[in-house]
Amino acid sequence: MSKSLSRVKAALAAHGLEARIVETPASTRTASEAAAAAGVEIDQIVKSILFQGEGGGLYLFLTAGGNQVDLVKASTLAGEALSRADAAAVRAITGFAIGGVSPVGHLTPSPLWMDRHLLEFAEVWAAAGTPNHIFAVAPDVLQRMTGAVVEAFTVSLFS
Ligand code: 5CA
Repeated sequence: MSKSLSRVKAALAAHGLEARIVETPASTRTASEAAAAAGVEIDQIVKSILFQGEGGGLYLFLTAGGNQVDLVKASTLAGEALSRADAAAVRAITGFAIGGVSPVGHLTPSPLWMDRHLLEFAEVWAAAGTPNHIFAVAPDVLQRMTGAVVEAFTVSLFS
């Protein structure tokens, strides 16, 4: 088993959720692929999106699949100007490759926020460390597990 998947399993096991991980035959690298694989609507997919501050620190925004992070709102929350983290920084801090970044099990935890839209669902799905593993979780449980601050920091991709 990959080290990335093992780290997610361990993080979920601490909350009794290990069994919620599903290995999918098809890719779950993108939110739309993950939604198709899980058979749910795209907003039930948790995107784990990392931004980098001017000082080099990373910030994690757990975002509903059909939403995008509003950079101005995200920068206000972080307290500094943000830009997209590059793939190498994401790998170094989280231990995950882009396309499989999980909300849990990061090598180094980052300050994090959660899109309040995710709380409208009974269940959401997130990456489990690889491009073909996802797990289901109640959004309030995910919020408690991660300590994410629930905020509105997005705009819809479809409006
Ligand atoms: N497994 C899926 C669903 S959970 C997933 O990881 N989706 S995701 O949205 O969280 O991760 C893909 C995100 O990585 C994209 O939204 C995109 O914003 C970001 N991304 C893709 N390529 C790069 C890149 N080269 N550098 C930084 N971020 C990237």
